[in-house]
Amino acid sequence: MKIEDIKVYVTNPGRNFVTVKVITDEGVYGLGDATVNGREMAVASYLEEHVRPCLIGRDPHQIEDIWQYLYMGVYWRRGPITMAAIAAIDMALWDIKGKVANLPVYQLLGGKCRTGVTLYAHANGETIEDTLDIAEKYIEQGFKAIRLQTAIPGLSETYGVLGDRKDYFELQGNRPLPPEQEWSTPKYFELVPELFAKAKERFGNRAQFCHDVHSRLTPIESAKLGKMLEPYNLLFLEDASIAENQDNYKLIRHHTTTPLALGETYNTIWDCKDLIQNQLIDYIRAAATHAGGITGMKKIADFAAIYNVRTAPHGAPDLSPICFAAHMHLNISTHNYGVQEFVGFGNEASQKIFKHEMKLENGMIMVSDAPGLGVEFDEEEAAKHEYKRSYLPVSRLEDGTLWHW
Ligand code: KDG
Ligand code: MG
Repeated sequence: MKIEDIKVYVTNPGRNFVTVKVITDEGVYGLGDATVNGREMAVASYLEEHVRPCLIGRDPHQIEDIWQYLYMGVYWRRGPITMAAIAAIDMALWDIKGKVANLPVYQLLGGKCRTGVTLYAHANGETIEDTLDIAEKYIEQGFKAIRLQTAIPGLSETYGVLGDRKDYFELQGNRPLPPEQEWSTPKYFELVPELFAKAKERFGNRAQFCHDVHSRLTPIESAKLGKMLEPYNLLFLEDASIAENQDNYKLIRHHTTTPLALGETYNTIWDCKDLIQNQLIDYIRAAATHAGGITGMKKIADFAAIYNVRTAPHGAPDLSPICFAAHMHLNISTHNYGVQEFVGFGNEASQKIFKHEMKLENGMIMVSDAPGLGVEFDEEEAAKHEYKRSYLPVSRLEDGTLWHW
């Protein structure tokens, strides 16, 4: 079997997605997700100009060799664009292998370790009461874990919550220039402990809660927040501080027993190696699309397993259903899987483009037994939704200083 062609599609059914199709000379094809939020055309061009010509004629079954050829074989290793391109090809090759074997990918990864994949949902509200009302609906639907984010009084918008409450902001697909948001750590500190105190009071142990700081705090502030939240037994505190310098987490860890999750922007095992082997985090949040596909994620998960770190893959709306399906095959077959972020299956337009049989039951995903990854991509539907340049916001302190978003 040989790779005959590789096609790259950029479509915007409400937000941009980069999809890769690897076509073989035997008619079998595989799909992969290469979406890098706000930098979609960079990865599309990397794939078309620099990856496609090197792979035509190769055996699609040689997944590890092709992964190393695109990673080790390239002088400019790592980075989000390179690793998303590798990821998309890798997912597509696993999809092909599954289709040829007539088995779902999870069977090729070792088979099921559990019956379903436990999820955490998002409750994003304008006030604490709104947030908890949304959380209650998820609990009634059977979710056991929920992320709580609340707008901060006195700031126009903040991470996770739109000012006008219409939708989760990351679903917006058309922001031709980066919008700006405000940040104030003192205002945030006034609110977040109260949010979790009220959640505990209202729900007791009916669910576990987590929270995304989105890297807005310095390490010592994160340590303080972790300490303040200890009485509420969080599932985890996510991205408490940036970790370009992994040592930041030594400081946080030494001050708090609140479990820590990190890694959605990580691209390889090297980004999280020190955090994992020093047991400075509890959950590694790398995503298949941004960390080298199924092959990259397996390397990270197996390394994490020996240090009691569990996986909690990123599941924001900028990861396409192809990535989500790849996560499901990994999650169901990885012993040290923890929990998967879930924001729904996308809007109607997106569901017409990406078709699959994954089922949501009681806060869990029941993984499809369709061969390969189990997702179909409708090219005609995709062509109806053209790429639109769109950016994530940037964040500034109240005095105008640029801050982490
Ligand atoms: O592209 C950035 C988003 O994926 C990110 O802001 C979402 O932090 C996020 C999360 O945890 O879902
Ligand atoms: Mg996050």
